[in-house]
Amino acid sequence: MQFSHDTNLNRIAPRVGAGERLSFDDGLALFATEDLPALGKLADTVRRRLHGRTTYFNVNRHFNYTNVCYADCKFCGFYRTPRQPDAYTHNVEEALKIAGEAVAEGATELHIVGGLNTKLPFSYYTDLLSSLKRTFPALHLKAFTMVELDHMAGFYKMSDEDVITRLKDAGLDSCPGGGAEIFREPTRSSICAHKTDAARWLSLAGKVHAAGLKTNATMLYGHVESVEDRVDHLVRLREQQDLSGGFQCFIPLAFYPPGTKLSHCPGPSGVDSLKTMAVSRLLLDNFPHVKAYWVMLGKRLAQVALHYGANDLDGTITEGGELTQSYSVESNNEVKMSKQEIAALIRDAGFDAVERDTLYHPVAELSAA
Ligand code: V47
Repeated sequence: MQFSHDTNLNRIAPRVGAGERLSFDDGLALFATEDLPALGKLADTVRRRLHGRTTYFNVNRHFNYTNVCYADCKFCGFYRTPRQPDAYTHNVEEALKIAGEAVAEGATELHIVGGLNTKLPFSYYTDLLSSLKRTFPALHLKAFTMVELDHMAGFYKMSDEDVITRLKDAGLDSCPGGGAEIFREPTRSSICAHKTDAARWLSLAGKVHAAGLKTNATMLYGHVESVEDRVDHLVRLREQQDLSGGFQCFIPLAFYPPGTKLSHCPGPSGVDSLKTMAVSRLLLDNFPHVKAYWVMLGKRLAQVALHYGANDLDGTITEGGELTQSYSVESNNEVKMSKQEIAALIRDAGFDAVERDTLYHPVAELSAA
């Protein structure tokens, strides 16, 4: 029996089996296939080669320190201008309160991101990190995207190295993968004209890696981008990873249109999300982990995505944070899962659930009970 009714997949399958690097054109051919199960099988081969039956999750919480932002990205339903009545900026006491609740609930990671707010001094960021680190030394602070670092360097007139060193000295442990969106022009400028450009995003990631910190990478898909844009994005991330090696995890982010300037877009279908997951796993041969972010995919599709290349479900989230709630396909009250629920989703999909810390060290393997 043939592997697939798609001749392109039959051509690519042995090369995946041999661990060969796939090209830009292979990426396009993978996206073009109508044989979704065969594409999933190919991605699953790679996923099982790297991770066997293990699927990771962590116990984490999101903290969005401000929603004030001047970037004006068309896909964002979270940001506010300073004069809007629901604009907010949290102070250090509020951060400590949220972190305290998270630690009490077993969180090992605080995911900290916010808008580009010109009212804050640089000391706001270092005070935030150092207060959190002093009070909760074991809590991993995964904070600030490359876009926030770029804003800090530009706005406070500091070198990139200075920004990174001062944040690291204050307690920064790693950086999340947001702000990558779609690298290729003119698409990038059409959805986020005022944001850090692709070359800068990638070079900052390289500098954070050079400082000894891990980062993640994302791609926002399912809005106005083309398939070529997606493949270009993945290939550029792969090239940067060849150079600096510090990306741990790739997270394809499914666009959620409500409340954004692109609310007329339908958002990605389930099939498109599974294809994107699989192609990401296949092209990003130098990324150790690929995450099915259940908040955007929904719990059920995230579970299926574990068979399409993903080996991580992200975290319990515990209490969404305002940004998370702005793009969640789950109803707002549902932007959290217990450890038991997330582990049950993983086991029900046929995998072994392993609680990890941010750097993928196992915290505990959950028993089947
Ligand atoms: O950069 C914004 C995306 C990102 C919408 O590193 C939207 O572990 C869908 O990067 N619909 C921020 N997506 C979130 C992010 C992230 C999330 C979870 C884990 C990690 C990690 C990183 O969210 C933004 C943007 O690409 N986003 N608005 C929206 N309407």
